[in-house]
Amino acid sequence: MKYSLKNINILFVLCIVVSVCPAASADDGYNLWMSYKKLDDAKTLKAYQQAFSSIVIEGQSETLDIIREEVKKGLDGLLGVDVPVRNTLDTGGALVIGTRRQSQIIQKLDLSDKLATLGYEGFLIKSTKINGIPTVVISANEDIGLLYGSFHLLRLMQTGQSFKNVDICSKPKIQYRLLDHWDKLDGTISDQRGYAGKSLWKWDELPDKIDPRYKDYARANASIGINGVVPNSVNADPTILKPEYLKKVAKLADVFRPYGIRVFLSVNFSSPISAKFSEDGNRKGGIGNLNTSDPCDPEVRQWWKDKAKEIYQLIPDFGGFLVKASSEGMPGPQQQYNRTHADGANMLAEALAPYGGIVMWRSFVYNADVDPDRSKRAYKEFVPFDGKFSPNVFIQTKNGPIDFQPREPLNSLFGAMPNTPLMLELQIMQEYLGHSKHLVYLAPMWKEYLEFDTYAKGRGSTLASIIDGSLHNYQMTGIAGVTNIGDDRNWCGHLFGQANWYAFGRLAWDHNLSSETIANEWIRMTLSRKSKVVKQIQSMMIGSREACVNYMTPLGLHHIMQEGFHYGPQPSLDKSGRVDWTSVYYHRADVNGLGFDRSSTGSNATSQYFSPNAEIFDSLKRCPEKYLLWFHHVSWDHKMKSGRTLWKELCRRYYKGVDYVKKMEHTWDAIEKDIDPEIYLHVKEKLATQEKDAAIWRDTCVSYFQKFSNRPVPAYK
Ligand code: BDP
Repeated sequence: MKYSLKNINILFVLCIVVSVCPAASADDGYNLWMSYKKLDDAKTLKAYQQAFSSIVIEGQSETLDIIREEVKKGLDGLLGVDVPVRNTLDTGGALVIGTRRQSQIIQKLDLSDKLATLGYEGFLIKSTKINGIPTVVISANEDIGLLYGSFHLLRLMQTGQSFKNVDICSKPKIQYRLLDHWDKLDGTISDQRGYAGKSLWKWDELPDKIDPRYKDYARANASIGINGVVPNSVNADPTILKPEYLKKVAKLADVFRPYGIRVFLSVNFSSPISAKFSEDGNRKGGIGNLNTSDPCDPEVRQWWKDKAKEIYQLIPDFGGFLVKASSEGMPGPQQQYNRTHADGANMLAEALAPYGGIVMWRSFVYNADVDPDRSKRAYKEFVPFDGKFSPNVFIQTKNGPIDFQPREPLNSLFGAMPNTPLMLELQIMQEYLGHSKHLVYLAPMWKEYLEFDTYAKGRGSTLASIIDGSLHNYQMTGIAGVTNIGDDRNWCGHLFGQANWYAFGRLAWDHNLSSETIANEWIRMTLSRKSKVVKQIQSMMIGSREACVNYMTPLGLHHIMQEGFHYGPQPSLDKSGRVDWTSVYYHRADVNGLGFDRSSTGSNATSQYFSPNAEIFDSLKRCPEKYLLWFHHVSWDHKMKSGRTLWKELCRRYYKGVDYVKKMEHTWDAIEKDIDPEIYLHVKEKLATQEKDAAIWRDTCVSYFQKFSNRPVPAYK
């Protein structure tokens, strides 16, 4: 954490306060939502102490050992007493954890009907009496379900829920719940996206030395139900598939396994090519001995089969491959070999299928030469291949048709591939939403997408129903989050970035949870359990994404960020004068108006949506204002729903966005005494930066667009 000079004085005073006042604690954020601080509500504390006077766990496994350790740590911390761990029931209230396979106590309970519905990862938590002893039982079909149940119980305790008549059954709605790291093998993050420091993975130390942090990372992920990790960037270095690297990956897999987490790898499509054949950037540095990676070449197919075999010998539960192909300069089957996405993905799928591995083939493709409207490209390239992919292939698709913007409409691919499982790719790292400098709680944005009705099969065809498999009966379901985790002490750079990691896991498990519920849980587990304080922080978080949209890209504007870094505003052309994929390409400001005409009078991207979305988005009158400038080029004097002109409304949004950040600062100041001093200062500094930079966004964009609108900037009240 870095502090500016002006805060050194405050820090100095703080240090004195901390050293003379033992009650004040300092929290560096490392413990995330699992600090298990003692409960302060006397009534709840007493009830819990009675209900949980011992922990009873029968059986042996690495996962059960983790559960013993975690539950003991949690209960000791929350209850402020030493809670014994046993394998038999004593007198007094007990927490009993076990599967029917390993626990005799559980075998005697009538749980089979419920367990039959829970699958591999689900769990139940139930209060009951065993031999007259009041107990709370956690049961599941597998140990991993017990671990998820244990974390859920600790969450219920941290948020002060009653266990009197608890009766919960829970299982994930989505099968593959992955974190994708964009980490390079040199420890930096792809394209300088390391907003929380460097990579967690110390490849040069592995496989001999295992950083204890790997375990803490796995534990945090398990606590929110993440069950897969892609440790390396989609801009994949073929080196990851070299034998010496696979040994390192295998060590990570060993650490993650008892936490229910499988390892997957990003692979480079040119991997089979020999380094000596590299004649251009794309083919550079292959690790094989071939002169092609054509997916229809028998030698190439055999190369991947041999590689898969080698991987599974080291990592028997290896998850599969993530592939960025024919995209942003990455090699693929198309340009090089005139083959299709299906040829490429199916070749890899064939190599992995004997071992149960999967392919996550990304649909992030665009090409200025063939498509002047980038947003239409994925649909055009992938829809014709619906149903042509092997059963173990996902098409991994970003939520929006462009790229992780503060707001986009849903990617039109969703709903349009009923015979191919689509995996949703979200971004947790805030690449375009203020990096780790801005407090932007992303759950409301993700909910907006999950609840987006595609009308693919009539009303109610939401994104959630597509990715959980219920709409099209997908045989595999998956969701991936591009992670915001680095080696910063507090993991995410911004303490509130942790809330986004947490929210991603919770929504991946159950997309029906509300943003409010998730925020409420996270605040109580991380910052404060005082209702009033919780409410205040929650109110900051809930509106923070809309505020970010307002001060960056209101009313459907998009991608007017600084080139490459994607942080500050850059609405003008850069020095090169290039237009493609720059801000002016996206906002199209001119004397007549603002926005990208993607309606039927323009690029006709609106036609890629199902009716009635297609007609609604196409109509200037009916198009939701949040997408207005995404789909239409709109006159500066266009009357908005508010009665204001577009120009006035645009300015108003920019001012409103900055105002919200000021309000967050006031709220934060008002709760200072209720927040850990170190965390308080850390967030205070971040908010000050956010306010300053949001104002830069506002002033830069308003003055730039004013040159075209030629109208005065209205006063904002
Ligand atoms: C863009 C990022 C770039 C990624 C690319 C991707 O700017 O660093 O490599 O997406 O998803 O958002 O492949």
